[in-house]
Amino acid sequence: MAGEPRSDCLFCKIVSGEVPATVVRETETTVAFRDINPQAPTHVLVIPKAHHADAAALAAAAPDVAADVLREAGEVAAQEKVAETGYRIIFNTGAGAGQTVFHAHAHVLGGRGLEWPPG
Ligand code: IU
Repeated sequence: MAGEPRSDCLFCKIVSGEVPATVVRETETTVAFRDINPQAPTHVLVIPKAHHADAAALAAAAPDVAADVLREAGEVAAQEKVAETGYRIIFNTGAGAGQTVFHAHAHVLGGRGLEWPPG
């Protein structure tokens, strides 16, 4: 069922504490933790606690939680002090776009110059 934890999902295991992560923020509906393979000085993932495969599925099933994820992405940027210099919020959606973990997550990237268009 939409939103239910999945035993085969790494990010559901981070939410439950079964897999460790460096958590930087947590709310009732979201968790933010440092990416294990950072691509910038600040690279934090913001995820909904509920399982949804990607950002579009999250927004369709739980728009309030999608808004929570976006708000938290902004809070992470402020907390990491990258808000003033600029940062990027990225939702890779689909394997062809580089999504490897099929539990919705926002990448918050900052602390260095960011090229456009992205690769
Ligand atoms: P993607 O958009 O699905 O490619 O992002 C998945 C991210 O999850 C990627 O940047 C990984 O480095 C990151 N990650 C993690 O932080 N901890 C893990 O145990 C695993 C992946 I597996």
